[in-house]
Amino acid sequence: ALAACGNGDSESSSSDSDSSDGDSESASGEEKVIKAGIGLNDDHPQYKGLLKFKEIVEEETDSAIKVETYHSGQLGDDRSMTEALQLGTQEVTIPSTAPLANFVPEFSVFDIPFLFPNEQVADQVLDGEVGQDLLKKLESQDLVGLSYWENGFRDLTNSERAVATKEDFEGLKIRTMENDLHLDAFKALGANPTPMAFTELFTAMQQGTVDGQENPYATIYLQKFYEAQDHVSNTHHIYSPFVFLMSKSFYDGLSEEQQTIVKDAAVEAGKYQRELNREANEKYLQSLQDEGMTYTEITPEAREEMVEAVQPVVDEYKSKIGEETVEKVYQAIEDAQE
Ligand code: KDG
Repeated sequence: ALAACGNGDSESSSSDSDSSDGDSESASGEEKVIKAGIGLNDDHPQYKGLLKFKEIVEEETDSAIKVETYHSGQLGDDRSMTEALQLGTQEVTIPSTAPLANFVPEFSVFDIPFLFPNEQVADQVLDGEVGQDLLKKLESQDLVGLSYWENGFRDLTNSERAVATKEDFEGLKIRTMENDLHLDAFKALGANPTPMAFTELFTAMQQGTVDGQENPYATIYLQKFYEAQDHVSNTHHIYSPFVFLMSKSFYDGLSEEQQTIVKDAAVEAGKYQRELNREANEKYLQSLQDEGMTYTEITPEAREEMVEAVQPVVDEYKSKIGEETVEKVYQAIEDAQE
């Protein structure tokens, strides 16, 4: 029933163009349009990566596929855009894996705090077998996962106090992504977390509905969160991947050649995006301080205390995520470090 309603739209628009010249080949030459939306703004490497995807796809298909790009939640938030893909009313979005776990629970494996030691290990796990197997699970949700991009290691900001130890989390109202494991991990640290869509976050910080949030430096800086936040700490508590998602009904309607083009473009643009993102994350901690934020470093001892505090939550979630997936990811992390 869902596919029928999506097709109805495209049929009516193609019949318009048929009427003038009666070209019988117009069906095969029909232009396809990808509406692609993200939550972050047009300064962010995620958007630059999306522009790269557009450039590759339009060039390789001789513009038989056009890509329209939208940023800053113009089309919705991670959850609503993912639902739009399922309905076939939007073609591409690039959400964090955390809200995607509401569609495929196994994605929550990446929400285990302090999982990845660095970006290189994350690349190997995500681009390797277990990461690719997870992408395949999206098909049962009418979604196609084409590649992983990155937001990166998340760091805590807030407007109340410098956070150096677990004790400093006490009572802080922290916005988390819409993900139960995040919520419970922040509770275990003593904070008072509220799940919220990214599109609501800036206003919530300005109005004091929340004291703080957590995102990588590039996101904190490029979204101008320093205007509402005073303190930043290198908690690096979670590495956040993005998944490049395509509507399955749209993907299935592409020719095999076009499927290969969009898949390769999502991988290629993702490599470019990761590179830009890493440069940005390195550069913007200083910029945050230049904007007046105080920076607090988490010592290895203090981080260890945080690891211990969230351990019971991790143990509780292993079965919810799926023991097999958790074990495979742990193994892949070990293998990547050999
Ligand atoms: O474009 C991506 C954003 O919508 C979101 O995923 C960013 O990490 C994010 C967050 O904190 O919601």
